[in-house]
Amino acid sequence: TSSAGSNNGIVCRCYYRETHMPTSWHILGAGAIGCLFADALTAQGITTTLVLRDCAASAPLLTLERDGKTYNRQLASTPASAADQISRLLVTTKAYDVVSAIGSVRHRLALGADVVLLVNGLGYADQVAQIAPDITLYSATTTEGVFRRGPWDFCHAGQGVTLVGAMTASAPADWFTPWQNLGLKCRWTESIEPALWHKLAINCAINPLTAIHRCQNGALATRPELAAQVRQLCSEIARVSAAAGFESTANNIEHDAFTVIENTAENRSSMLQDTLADRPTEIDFITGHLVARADQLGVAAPLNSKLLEQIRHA
Ligand code: KPL
Repeated sequence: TSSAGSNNGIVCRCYYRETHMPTSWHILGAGAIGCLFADALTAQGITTTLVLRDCAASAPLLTLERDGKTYNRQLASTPASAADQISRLLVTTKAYDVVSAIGSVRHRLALGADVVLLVNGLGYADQVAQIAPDITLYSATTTEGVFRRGPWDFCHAGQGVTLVGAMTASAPADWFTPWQNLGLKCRWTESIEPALWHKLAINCAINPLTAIHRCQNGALATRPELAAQVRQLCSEIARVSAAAGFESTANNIEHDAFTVIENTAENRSSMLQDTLADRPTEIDFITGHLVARADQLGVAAPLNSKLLEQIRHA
C-alpha cells in the first residue's frame, strides 16, 4: 500500500510492499483469457476482481466448460472508476486497448504495483511505462485455447502453456508461486522477449491471411495458394527475426507456423473473429510491429506490408 502526506507543500509518498498480505489480483479485460484466469485464481482462494470499464460493477456469474464439464462461478467485479487501490493487475485486453485501459485505472495503481501484460502483439509496453512509470511491468504470452459462447459463457477448448517473465531477466517474482498451482500450465521464463517475438511471428504468418480469406486456420495448409503465401511470409519474418537477434524464430518459423496451423486447424484466428464481428483488429500491433521493425533494420518485408495495408483498409 502507499500513503501520501503533505509537508510545507512537499508531497511525501511512503510505499510498503504487501509481502505479508495474501496476494490479490485485479483483471482488466473480461474476455476469454481474462475470465479463464479469473476463474483459475478464484478457485485457488486468491481474491480476484474483474475491473469493468463499460458498465456499472455487477457480480458476473461465469459459465465455463472445461474437459466436457460445465460449471458456474461467481466472480467479483469493480468499476474502473472506483477508488480502492490495485497492487496486482493482470491485463488481458485487446492490444489496441491496453494503454487506455491502464489509463482508466491509473489513479488506483499502487506505487510499484505489479502489472502483467497478457496481450497479443507488441508495441504498447513503452507507452504503458510512460503513463504509469511507477509500476513494475511483466509480460506474458499464452497458447490457452478458450472462446466465448455468450455473455460470461466460455469454453476452454484446448490446454496450452502461459509463459511469464520480466522485461529484464530475473528470477520469478514473489507473486508467481501460486500461479504454478492454478491448474493452468504457467511457467516463468528469464527471456520473455524472444517468447513474445515468437508469438508475434506466428500471428503474422497466420492471422492476416485468415482474416482476408475468411478461412479457418487449417485452410492455410490445405489450400496450396495460401500455403505458398504462408511460406513467403515466413521467409520474410525469418529475415527480420535474424536481423533483430531472434535466432530461434529465424530458424524455425516456417516449421512452427505450420505446426500451429495443423494443431488449430478448426480455429478461427482472433483476427478473423474480430473481422467477422466488425471489431477493430490488432493488425497494427502484430504485422504493423513486424513491418516497423523491418523498416528500422532495413529488411524487406513486402508481403507482410501488403497484408498490413489490406487489413488496415478493409
Ligand atoms: O493466436 C492465435 C490467434 O488466433 O490469435 C493463433 C495461434 C493463430 C490461433 O488461432
